[in-house]
Amino acid sequence: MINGLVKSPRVFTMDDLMRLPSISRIHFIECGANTGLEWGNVAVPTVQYTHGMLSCCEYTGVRLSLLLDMCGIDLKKAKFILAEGGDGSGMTRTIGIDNALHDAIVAWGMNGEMLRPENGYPLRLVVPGVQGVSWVKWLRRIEVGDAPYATKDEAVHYIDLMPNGLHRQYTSIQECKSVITTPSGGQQLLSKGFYNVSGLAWSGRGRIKQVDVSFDGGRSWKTARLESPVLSKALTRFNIDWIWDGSETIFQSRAIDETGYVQPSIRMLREVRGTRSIYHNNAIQSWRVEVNGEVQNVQIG
Ligand SMILES: Nc1nc2c(c(=O)[nH]1)N[C@H]1C(S)=C(S)[C@@H](COP(=O)(O)O)O[C@H]1N2
Ligand SMILES: [Mo]
Repeated sequence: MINGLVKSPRVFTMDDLMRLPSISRIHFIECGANTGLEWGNVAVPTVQYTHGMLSCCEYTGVRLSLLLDMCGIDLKKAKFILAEGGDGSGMTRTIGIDNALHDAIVAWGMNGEMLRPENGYPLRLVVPGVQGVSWVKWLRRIEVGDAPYATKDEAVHYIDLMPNGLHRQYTSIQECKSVITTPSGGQQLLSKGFYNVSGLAWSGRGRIKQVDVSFDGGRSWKTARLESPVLSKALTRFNIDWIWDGSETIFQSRAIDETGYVQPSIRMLREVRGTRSIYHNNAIQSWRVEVNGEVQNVQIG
């Protein structure tokens, strides 16, 4: 169902939607709470806990802009949409009209099959680059409006407590971020010598341009190899050669996206955001290799 600031509100059946021209796109989805436990201090041991609320899949469906056009959206007045899920809580999110018209997809397929129940069967909204909560699953209604809806879900969840005590709402975009996945916290290097250091980088604003890796806690940086394809708003794999000499080492990755934005250190992020946030932590991750080869999650100034 699409209603609100449209000339002809309309109910689309799944048959209607699947007869329309479809597109397939590969995009990452990251929960705004990913890395959220680490704002104050190191909290969890492995990359699954620090960065695991993340995936990258191929989604198939209809452009939201096509559906809005078919309903005769009032482009002069429309500034936001509200997407509503069919789950028990009827989860809702306000999404800016630019995202809605640019690359949002009303998706029914994922990785070449129908969406799975847990991922929103039969329909979910895909909003590339935007935090996961806006990718409303079990999508049942879209309303077009001229102001943010300030629903229960967006008034208390995925808001950022700033140092001045005020909450920032509607943060939306997942900023450029990266993490080394191998080796990473909880893993064990067995001997000195060659390692292929590998990780993932992504940006809600477009393509990854460059990933630098430091093996000395951020004093010096080397540029990693980006594996193709490098797609917009998708996970990009990077690799770099490393020879471990057996000494204690802190290694980090720092991603830069096509807008020129550079992933910040946790210190820089805290200067702007304070330490009382939960969501939207895209800080550089540090892993320390001990002389015995154990890899640990650490934070450095
Ligand atoms: N209807 C509905 N959609 C939802 C949610 C929900 O609780 N209800 N959770 C959101 C959140 S917070 C995230 S991070 C993503 C997770 O998507 P996934 O389960 O496909 O990984 O779905 C989003 N869509
Ligand atoms: Mo989430």
